[in-house]
This record gives sequence, structure tokens and C-alpha cells, in this order.
Amino acid sequence: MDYIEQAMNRAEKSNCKTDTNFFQALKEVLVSIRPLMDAHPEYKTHNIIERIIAPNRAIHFKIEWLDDNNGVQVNNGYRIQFNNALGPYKGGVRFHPSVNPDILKFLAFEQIFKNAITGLHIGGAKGGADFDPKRKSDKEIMKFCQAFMTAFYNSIGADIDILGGDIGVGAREVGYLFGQYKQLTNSYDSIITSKPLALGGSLGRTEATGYGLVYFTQTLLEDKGETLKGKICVISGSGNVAIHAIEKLYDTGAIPVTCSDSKGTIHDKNGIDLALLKKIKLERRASLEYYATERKSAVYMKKDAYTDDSSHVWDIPCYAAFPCATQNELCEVGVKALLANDVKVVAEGANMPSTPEAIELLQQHKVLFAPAKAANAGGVAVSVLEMSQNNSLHYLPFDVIDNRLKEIMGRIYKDIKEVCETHDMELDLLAGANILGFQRVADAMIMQGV
Ligand code: NDP
Ligand code: 2IT
Repeated sequence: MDYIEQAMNRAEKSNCKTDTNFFQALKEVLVSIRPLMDAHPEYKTHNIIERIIAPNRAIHFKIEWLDDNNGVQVNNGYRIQFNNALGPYKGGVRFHPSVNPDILKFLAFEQIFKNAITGLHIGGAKGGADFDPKRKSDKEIMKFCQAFMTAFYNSIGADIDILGGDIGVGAREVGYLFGQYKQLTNSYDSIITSKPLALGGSLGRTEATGYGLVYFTQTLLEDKGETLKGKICVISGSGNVAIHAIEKLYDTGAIPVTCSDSKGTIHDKNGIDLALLKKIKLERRASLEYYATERKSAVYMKKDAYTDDSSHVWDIPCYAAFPCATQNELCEVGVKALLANDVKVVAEGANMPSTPEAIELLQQHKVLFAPAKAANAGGVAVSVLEMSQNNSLHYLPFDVIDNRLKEIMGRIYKDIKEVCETHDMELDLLAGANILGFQRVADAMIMQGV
């Protein structure tokens, strides 16, 4: 048994058997860093795998809050401060009923390498709560955010751990979380990003993940002599990432024809009406079924059950597919449907949206594959630009941020390509991204001693 297999076995023994998402993320990284481990025996000497795959600190806290009927509600809150070798912990906060320690551990683990890949000085973390923001009043959202922050504010700080947005956490929630931190500490420190502009947020942060995803995909396609212009694209999700991916796809001349939410999928053969989509999902926070009632060219396909992964998005013929909703939403069945329609590129906007079987099938069929760690890194990269603007008090115009984002996404692609060349590998963006991220973190850990 070699060093990688030994580390994997030990991880299986020391972690919960139910940590299936974490093991999926772990396995993907460990399998792909083999060329790096062969070229750098010093990593084994420093036992670097075992040190990287264990979180520095995992905080589990209770959140008690009062609903609008003065009923006492209790939720579980978490923050996984996984690795801070490259800089202070950084990563989003997710509010969704499915949140559990396994999901946050996989997200925090992925975040370490994603953040390293950006080339910026941030460590990896993730947090959240099993709270369902749906059908809650604005006051209940505020109460919950305040209770969440009160429960663990003393574990974060502008140089320690900086929170951000994720599923169920946008500008509204970030505003309340920030307000409560200020109330408790009397400080306006930059302890959270994706803030509303009035509270020191950055222009371009709302758009950054979706725009960055399209910039990365364009860079990859240009390198292959291809373009998105005039191409049919399918997108899953209809939140922050999906909406801004659709917006940028239109700028490139592509035709985005789908979006989805937890209840169903829209196929609009004339192209998604972005203004209508924003009105329904961002203003009304309503279900996508209303899109079809207001737009004749659209078909609404309802999901059978909340957990049903047959989203129908992948059945629509397309050139490029962008999973932008949640983990493991693109399975083997979905890939088979995409392949039957001759898909050319799959670029991940969500974190770990493709199952291992789905990725294997895409790779077997030589479909261009842009992995989440690289393709959706634009969001956290602009979060760092927000932190730097907060610290310098010098705020930048939208164009400057957007150009920096383009530059960062282009550089990520170039760095991954170089890694593949260094290890005599064919261009494999998944393995290249894992090697690049792992190496940067491992080197920083070794420099800091045990
Ligand atoms: P939002 O909360 O804005 O939107 C999430 C979207 O995904 C909604 O349309 C939601 O549907 C849908 N969704 C969530 N869970 C499920 C599910 N189990 N099945 C089907 N649909 C689901 O989140 P974001 O757009 O910010 O995040 C989307 C993904 O992108 C996540 O994986 C996140 O981790 C990742 N990401 C986000 C970044 C950011 O900057 N925000 C940065 C990098 C990655 P509904 O409206 O019905 O709830
Ligand atoms: O997964 C992610 O990269 C995010 N949710 C963004 C994190 C952040 O801190 O901006």
C-alpha cells in the first residue's frame, strides 16, 4: 500500500462513515495528486497528506431564536476552519435545511484548494446552519442571523476568519450578520464579504462567480479554437451563480435556454428572459413555475420530489452545460443525456455538482471539463478584492473589478495548464487544479514547521 492509500485508509478510520460528501471530495483530490507525490518525496517525509486532510478546527454551536409567534426555535450552526497555511480562513456560509457536518466539511476542504488556486493569500473554511430561509419573514431572517452571529462571533476576525455568501446567504443575510458583529464588538472590521454596497461591499461581487465561470469557460474554449458565440447553453439553478452566468453568457453571444430551482426546471427555447428571472427569484423569492405562466415560449417541468435529482436540465440539447445549483446534481444519467446530444463542454458553477461517475464518463468521452475549484473561484477572488477595499478605504469602479476578475480567471487557466505540462500530463483541468492547489498549501505548511 502506498502513502496515498495509507492516508486514505487512515482518514476512513478516523472520520464518520456517514461523511460521504467529504470522502468524495477527498478521494478526488488524493487520486489526482499522485504525479505530484511521485515528484516530491519530501511531502511524504513531512506527512503532508494526513496534515492537510484534517481540519484545524470544527466548531458546532446551538442557535436559539424567536419566530414571529414568539415560538422558540433551535438550529445547528457550524464553522469548519480547515486550513490557514496561506492566509486567514475564508469561505462562505450556507443556510439550507440539508446542512450537516459532512456537507460543510467537504465544502471547507474544497475551499482550501480553490482559494490557493486563485493565488491570493487566504486559507479555507466554510460554515452554515440547517436553517431553511424559505417562507420566513424578513424579521425572522434578521433574528436568525443575529442569533447565528452571537453564537460564534468570538471565533472570527478580519485577520482570523472571514465569512462570505453561499446558498441561502446573500446581501440581505450578510447585512444582518455584519450588523450583529458590529453590535457585539463595536468594530466595523471586514469579517464578512458579499456585503451590500452601502456597508462596504464591492462592486462586481454579486456578479463575480457567474461572470468568472463564463470567463474561465471562454478562456478554455479560445485555447481550443472554439467560442460560445451562438451556442445553446443549459444552466441549472436560479440563484446568484446561475443568474449571473446566464447574464454573462448573453454578453458572449451564447443562448442560455434553461434554469432550475429545487421544485422544477424551465426550458425557454427563445432564451431565458433574464429580467423576468430576476424578478421572480431575486425580488419575489418565488418558485420558477411563475416564469412559465408569464412567458409563452417557456415550458415548466416539475420535479417529482424535493430530493429527486432528475432535473431535466441535462435532457435539453446543448453545446455547453453549467451546473450551478448544488452538489451531486449531475449524475451518470444526466451525462448520458448530455452525451447523446453531443455536449462539448461542462463547466461547474456549483461546488462539486458532478458525481465521480459523471466526471469519469465526461472524461472518457473527451468532453471539456472545467472543475468547480477553478471555474467558480471568481466569487471568492472578488471577496478578497472586497477585503482589500475595506482595509484601504479605497473603493474601485465596476470595470476595474471586472477586469481584475477576467485577469484572475485567465491566470488560473494558465497556471493549471503549466502544472499539466510540468507533470507530462494531457490537459486535465481537474487533476491540474488539484495539484496546483495542493502544492501551494503543502509548501506553505512545510515552511511554517510542525
Ligand atoms: P443561491 O442560494 O443564490 O441559489 C441556489 C440555487 O440552487 C437556487 O435556485 C436553489 O433553488 C437551487 N438549489 C439549491 N439546492 C438545491 C437542490 N437540492 N436541488 C435543486 N436545486 C437546488 O446560491 P448560489 O447561487 O450562491 O450557490 C449555488 C452553488 O454555487 C452552490 O453550490 C454554492 O456553493 C456555489 N458557489 C457559490 C458562490 C457564491 O459566490 N455565491 C461561489 C462559488 C460557488 P431554490 O430557489 O428552490 O432554493
Ligand atoms: O464556494 C465559494 O467559493 C463561495 N461560496 C464564496 C466564498 C466567499 O468567501 O466569497
